[in-house]
Amino acid sequence: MRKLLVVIPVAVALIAIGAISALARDGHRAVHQVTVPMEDRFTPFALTIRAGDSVRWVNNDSDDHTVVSDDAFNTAGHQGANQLLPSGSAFVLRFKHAGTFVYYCRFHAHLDSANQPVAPGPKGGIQDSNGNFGTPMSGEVTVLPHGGD
Ligand SMILES: [Cu+2]
Repeated sequence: MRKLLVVIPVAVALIAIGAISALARDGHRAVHQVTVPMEDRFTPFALTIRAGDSVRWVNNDSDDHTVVSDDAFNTAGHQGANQLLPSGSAFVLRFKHAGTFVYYCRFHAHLDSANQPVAPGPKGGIQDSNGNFGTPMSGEVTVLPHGGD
């Protein structure tokens, strides 16, 4: 009897794990991660996912950041997204259809007249090894159509 009490919960857990992995495989519901390291940037800069997948932004920096939709180039949904990402926090967006989600951090980039994210200058942005502030804090998610592979 004692052995059976141990076996049953293990069997139930194994069935649950099987069901979850089947959903992940067939439903294209993967969760991808974009991290802010201890720098003003998103890594990876560019991410390719499938419709139905989610992206989880995690701020591992000691500063607060934001994820703001560049609506001029955003065809993947979540137009108008403007999410504060405090230090140590995370948030998730799920992408339901194919397109491109271009985004930037409004604390460490802004849009020029052509809606391109540009670095804000010496007071912020990403400084390269030559001391130049040429790189805005921005990123891109490419959402491919559901299935097809
Ligand atoms: Cu930022």
